[in-house]
Amino acid sequence: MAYHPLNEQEAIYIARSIPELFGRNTVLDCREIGDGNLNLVFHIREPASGRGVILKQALPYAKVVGESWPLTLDRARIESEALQEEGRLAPGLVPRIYGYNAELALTMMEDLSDHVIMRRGLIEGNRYPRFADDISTFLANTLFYTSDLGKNQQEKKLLSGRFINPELCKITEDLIFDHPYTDADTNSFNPELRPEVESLWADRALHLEVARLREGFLTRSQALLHGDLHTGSIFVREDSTKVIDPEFAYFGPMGFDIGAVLANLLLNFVGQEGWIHDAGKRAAFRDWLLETVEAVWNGFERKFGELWERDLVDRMAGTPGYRELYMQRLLQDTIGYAGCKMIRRVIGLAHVADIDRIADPQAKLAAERIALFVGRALILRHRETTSIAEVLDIARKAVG
Ligand code: SR1
Ligand code: MG
Repeated sequence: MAYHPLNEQEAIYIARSIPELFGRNTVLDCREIGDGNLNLVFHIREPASGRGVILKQALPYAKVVGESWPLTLDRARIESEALQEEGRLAPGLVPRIYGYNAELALTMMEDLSDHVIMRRGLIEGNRYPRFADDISTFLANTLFYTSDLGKNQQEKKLLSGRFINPELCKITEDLIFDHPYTDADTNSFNPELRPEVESLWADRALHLEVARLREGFLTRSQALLHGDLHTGSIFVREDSTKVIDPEFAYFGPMGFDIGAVLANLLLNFVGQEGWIHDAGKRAAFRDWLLETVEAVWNGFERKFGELWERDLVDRMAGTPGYRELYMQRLLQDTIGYAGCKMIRRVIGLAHVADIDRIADPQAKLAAERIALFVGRALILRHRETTSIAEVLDIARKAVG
């Protein structure tokens, strides 16, 4: 079948070809459920058994903008190969892949409809007790074993050749590390925020730090990144975590992925301004979010350290004192990238429901202001930070 965007009947036809998933002549139903910025997502179900499958198809343009923004279909290959790599390194933490059809830019994967998208769960005020442990395992394993610390350096270079992803990287370079800091056409923000936004556009000290972080994103091939690890790319249940959507995968700075997770917890933290109205309950949920931020970093640091002790392949990286320097820099990168990811979700093209869907305009404006304040503080302070506790302190004081 030559490439074309599928309809629901065609998606059912393809789903039937997956071996041993559905009965021979059973009825299947299908809904297109894609609510992200880029792709079609079909959910095909067999009502009789409750079994299902997800078919994700890349469109040749960015859905969020339209056909005027062409986008490579190769991202579907990158996503399916990244999922397979991540599945090997972090078993159980990504969906199972049933197959990939290169012509149709289509990945067939496990139905996760017994999970919820974490962003939605957090907006509803739900807690996920397994999350910090699972995501810190995912981060430690995928980042360590695809870096020069845990992988033979020549094999790593060969692997990185499969994840050359210039078009998707360009989206990040523009939408995260450039456009929010100038009066770009792609920006979109609450008109009432204009004074704060104009002051960010003029903030040279901030731009200098963003330029350094941007340089890291452009030049540091540290490890295979997921590349877009926000809470809309994570499915959760109380007892399960599954990372999806690594179409932005490429070899980049590790702190970009860890920072994405922390930033999105913090975006929900500030967004709670408009979701939980009871002050005591809001404070308690915010405490849990900050405990989670801390647990994600601490869990990552401990597990990454254990892998370093056990499976280090680089002799020079074993030099006494090097690991401490490496982890310190990684924490600082993480915090800087987290700040960039907060600011882009308020000023840039793509926002987050945690803030955008707040019904009360005053609460929404307050949340936007706090997000900009926290994001800016993280960026400005990231190179001096020595402990994750400093992030919690900034966040607590901002909602004060
Ligand atoms: C044009 S794509 C906009 C955003 O959606 C994706 O999830 C990435 O975060 C990207 O920056
Ligand atoms: Mg995505």
